[in-house]
Amino acid sequence: MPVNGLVKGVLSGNRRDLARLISLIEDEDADATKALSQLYKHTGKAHIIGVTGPPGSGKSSLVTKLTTEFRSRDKTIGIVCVDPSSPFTGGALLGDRIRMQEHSLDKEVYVRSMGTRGHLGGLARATSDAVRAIDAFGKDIIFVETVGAGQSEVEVINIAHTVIVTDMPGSGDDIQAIKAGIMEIADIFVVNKMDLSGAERKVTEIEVMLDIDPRERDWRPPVLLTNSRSGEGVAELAEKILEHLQFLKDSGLLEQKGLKRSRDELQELMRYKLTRELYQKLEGQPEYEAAIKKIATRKDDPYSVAERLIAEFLFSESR
Ligand SMILES: Nc1nc2c(ncn2[C@@H]2O[C@H](COP(=O)(O)OP(=O)(O)O)[C@@H](O)[C@H]2O)c(=O)[nH]1
Ligand SMILES: [Mg+2]
Repeated sequence: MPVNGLVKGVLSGNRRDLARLISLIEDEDADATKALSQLYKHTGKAHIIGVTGPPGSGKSSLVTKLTTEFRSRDKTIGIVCVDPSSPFTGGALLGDRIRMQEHSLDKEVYVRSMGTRGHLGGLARATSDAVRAIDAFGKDIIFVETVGAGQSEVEVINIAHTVIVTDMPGSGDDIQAIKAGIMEIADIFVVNKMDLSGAERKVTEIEVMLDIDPRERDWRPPVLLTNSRSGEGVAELAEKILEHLQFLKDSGLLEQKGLKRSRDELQELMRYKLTRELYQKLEGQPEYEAAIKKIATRKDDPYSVAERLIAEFLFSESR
């Protein structure tokens, strides 16, 4: 069976099989689900690090430098990029491309960018499945780069153990974006481009926001300065990342996050499967069409019809 071969390939470190599996995931191919189901017991080992922030703030450069740093500590790396404008997808300045090429010769670094095919919910699903595939493949650390703080990015970032939010000097209004939602998801703030003026002020702004945040927390997100061109500050950032993982382990939060994620994922998969089966059963049925007509002509109301149909579906003998 081709799926078994694919699974074996991924587990034995075959990069082409991993690439093939991620393409199947992107295509929402049924074989991808079969493979992931077999791979699942081999996952849960990687430290997943989300990197998010405004375009141009230096996420890709930072991930590249962090990769160099962690490679020097003998960690193997996966990188999943959900930013279509990213250097990884070819929109690079020459310097970024050359840096990534260095890593592309390194077999211990696996880089994959996710296409924007399909709807946004599909992208989040595909991204977390791709991360899972790379986890089974055996990478120690997996970076997930996403741009901005929209709903789909937040969904994607939910799979991360550690979330880094990047910013840079002179981006005045994204402080609003930070206030709006990113604040809650950040475990570490990075003010990148510390070589530019205004970097220190940016740090102060973020620290002030953390000061006035009334929520109780055992981990106060540190605010670090980096230069992703020279690499300044990157070793310190790597230390903080490891410190955060240790904090998650010691506090029991890692276990809690794992449970929450399993609960969310199971719910989501059941909802998806139930909805699809329900529609397959109803779509095109004369009674279903008649019920819709009755709702439109006010002979029946959607609330009661929905309840009736779901009850019939759940308790029907034919299922
Ligand atoms: N001056 C300066 N430029 C940087 C730094 N980090 C990245 N850049 C540049 O900022 C631009 C955007 O970087 P990129 O990593 O693509 O940002 P992304 O869109 O957030 O992934 C590129 O031209 C980088 O070379 C930095 O620390 N200082
Ligand atoms: Mg990028």
